[in-house]
Amino acid sequence: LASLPNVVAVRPIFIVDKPKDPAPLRTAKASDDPALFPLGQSPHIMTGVDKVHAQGYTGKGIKVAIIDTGIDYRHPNLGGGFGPGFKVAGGYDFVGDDYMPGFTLPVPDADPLDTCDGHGTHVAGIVAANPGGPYNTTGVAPGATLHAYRVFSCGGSTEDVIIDGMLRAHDDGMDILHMSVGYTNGWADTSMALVAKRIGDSPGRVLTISAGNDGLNGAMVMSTPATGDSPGVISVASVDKCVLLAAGSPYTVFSFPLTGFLAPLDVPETPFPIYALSADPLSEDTACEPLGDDVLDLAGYVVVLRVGTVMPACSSCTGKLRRQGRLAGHPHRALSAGDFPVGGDNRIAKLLDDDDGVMLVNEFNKGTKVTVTFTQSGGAEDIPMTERGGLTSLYSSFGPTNELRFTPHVAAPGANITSTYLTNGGSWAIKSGTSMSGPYMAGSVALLLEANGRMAGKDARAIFESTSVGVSVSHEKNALLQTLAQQGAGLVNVFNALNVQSSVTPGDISLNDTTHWKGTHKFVVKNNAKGKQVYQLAHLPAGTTVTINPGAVQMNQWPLPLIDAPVSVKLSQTTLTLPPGSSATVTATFTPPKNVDPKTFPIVSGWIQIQGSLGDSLKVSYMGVAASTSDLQTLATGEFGGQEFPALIYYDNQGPSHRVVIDLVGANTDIGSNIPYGSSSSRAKRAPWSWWWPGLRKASADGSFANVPILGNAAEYLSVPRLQPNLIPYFSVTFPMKFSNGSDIPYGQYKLLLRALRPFGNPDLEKDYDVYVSEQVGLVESL
Ligand SMILES: *[C@@H]1O[C@H](CO)[C@@H](O)[C@H](O)[C@H]1NC(C)=O
Ligand SMILES: *[C@@H]1O[C@H](CO)[C@@H](O)[C@H](O)[C@H]1NC(C)=O
Ligand SMILES: *[C@@H]1O[C@H](CO)[C@@H](O)[C@H](O)[C@H]1NC(C)=O
Ligand SMILES: CC(=O)N[C@H]1CO[C@H](CO)[C@@H](O)[C@@H]1O
Repeated sequence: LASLPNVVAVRPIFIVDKPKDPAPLRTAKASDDPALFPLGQSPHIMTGVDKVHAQGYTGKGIKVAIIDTGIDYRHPNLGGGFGPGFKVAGGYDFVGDDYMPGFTLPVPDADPLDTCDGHGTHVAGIVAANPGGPYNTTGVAPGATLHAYRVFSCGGSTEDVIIDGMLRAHDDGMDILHMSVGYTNGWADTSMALVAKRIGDSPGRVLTISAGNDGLNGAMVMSTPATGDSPGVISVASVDKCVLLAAGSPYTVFSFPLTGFLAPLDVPETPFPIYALSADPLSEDTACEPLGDDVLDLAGYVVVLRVGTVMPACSSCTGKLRRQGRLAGHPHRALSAGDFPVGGDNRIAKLLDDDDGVMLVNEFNKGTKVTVTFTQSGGAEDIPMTERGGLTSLYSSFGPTNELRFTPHVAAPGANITSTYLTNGGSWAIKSGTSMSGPYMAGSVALLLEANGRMAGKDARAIFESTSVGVSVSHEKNALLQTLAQQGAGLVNVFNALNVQSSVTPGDISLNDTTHWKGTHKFVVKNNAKGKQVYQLAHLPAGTTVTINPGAVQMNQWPLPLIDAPVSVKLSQTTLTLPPGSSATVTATFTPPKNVDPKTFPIVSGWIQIQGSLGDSLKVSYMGVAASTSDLQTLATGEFGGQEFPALIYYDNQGPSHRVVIDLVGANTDIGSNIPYGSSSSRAKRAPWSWWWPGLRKASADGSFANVPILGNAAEYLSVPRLQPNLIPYFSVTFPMKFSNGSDIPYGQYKLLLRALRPFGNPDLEKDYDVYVSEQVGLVESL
């Protein structure tokens, strides 16, 4: 097909899983569940949206497409109805409830109600929920109009169905297309990414797309279509919230700080007497053994217990305790109310500070009648998220794209977000993921389009990138700034974006790799203020990531170490004086760092800061790689289950490859692999002509495949990502097998030749492939 003259490309249609969250969803059980209670507004404080709301902007008149699982528009905070005049004013259901991708056909209809998942309903609330309701959460753009494009049935979706949704949203004239949807694939030429690009390139259209939740898998694991290569595409990373708000202090008798989970204990609000399992406040094994018959019935008591500080001990203890149905064990000191169910969401134990536990046991030993009350409601209390609050969420996917383009673009709050949920599923839920930060940006763009006019759409990404706030890798003093490969330009600040009196374009710069280094970039600074502004320009580097550990072949999973090894930047001007309405062009020249090992595939990134005398603070963000990308090993090898197989064992950690081919060659073909395999082997040095056919000893003169004696093709995969999407058996061939054209393979003796094109390689040249040749494989008639 691909060789026909009018065929541009042949692409597989991938099944797309329903969006998965990196943390479990929690629904509200009661209207005073402090885990859900006025949580709502802390993201708006982090992003300046509270101040934008105070200025009167709500996204009124802006149309946002939610391409997702549908929307439960019956929810009162989402307008309570569907159709013109309602908040959810239109849309379409492309799938129906029962569509099972790969098994049944979609059954479209006109009603995009979210019937079984809740993901789209949660996303919609983050964009545009009305204020009010039991938790008073307000969407970012409560005045915006939503259209629901339901592309996920209760069973999933496929890429072509999602593309139908995107095209219809485009045709329906949506200003913003939001997609908390995708699958792991860092290439910009997946079908969805190409459609995203074309929509993003059409005037006035903005797509906000979640970056993905593969942060624990290391660099270059963007989700597609967030890889779409258009200035109209904004890919969105996630930042943890700074503060959770919980209702009520946990106890009335003692004021203990919460050290664990936030849900209130599901017990009556009556005072409980306490009972200590051991008179020794430091005894660690009191909770391990079943209680003897001499112990009084503990229902109605709060049991103070301490279990070992090591997890295995804890879990064996809790197992026994759970069977006994009375107590909860925790790897620390715990308060536990007797006879209430343990585990799951119905937690009935609270962790205590050591000192408090010792004090309670001592009081019990003395015979003091101490009671503990678990307050179920009351005044709100701020719980600062001291460890990760305000930092990138661990799950947030790293860029850049496999083409080394700057991505993700910006970050928004995405962890522990309270929003609307299925009306028959509790109506409110807390969810985490870039699925939650993505719609935050959709709402933010709606506020921008309302304030600055729809034409601002074409610069929306640059406006948000240049006004966002960079975050550090940790809260430690002198911590390096987080790589832009995870945070993009930084945490979005919508107030800055709407109120800044200057602009800079472009908002981001891609430096590529050392082989294709693009070191010289121009950007334009414009003063839109009524008065003259003097700007100071300076370079602010972020930490450089070590993507592959020294000596290793495979890319690092989380954590990606950060080192202080910045690029150096020369600016043509470091001071600019601009009268009102005028602009100036600045040239920045970037040089890769010298003190890094290219084998560690370091990702460099940072900002050019532009500080205006009227208070404007702008920046241009950059990203690049201080190594040659074509040196990345595309085929991962190693042992499996302690065995070295005469085969290439799949590790979920191979490099990205634009083309992977499995061919059959004759068993006598004397050819070799050019990659190491097995646990002991180290990376082969790649000569310019690095794999060859000893029998021939000579490449075809033009470097093509003319001399390669291939018997037939078994499989070919295009745009293979760094990680394996779970449904596709990459690089595998099962026997009995057929050629890829469907013909049977004749009985005989063969070898399998697996080739993977290295990044930026030429698909027509042998030298640009990583090669693995199997042992001999016989295909014989069974008797
Ligand atoms: C609910 O939220 C809105 C918007 O954030 C705020 O104006 C209002 O005061 C809140 N209402 C209550 C009862 O807290
Ligand atoms: C980096 O260079 C390669 C090779 O020329 C090219 O294919 C790729 O598009 C470039 N990436 C960017 C972001 O310019
Ligand atoms: C399929 O491919 C094999 C190997 O290239 C070839 O021998 C065979 O003729 C092909 N079959 C068809 C129907 O084209
Ligand atoms: C209290 C709470 O819900 N915390 C969650 C916040 O989100 C992170 C994921 O980023 C979860 O791991 C926490 O459990």
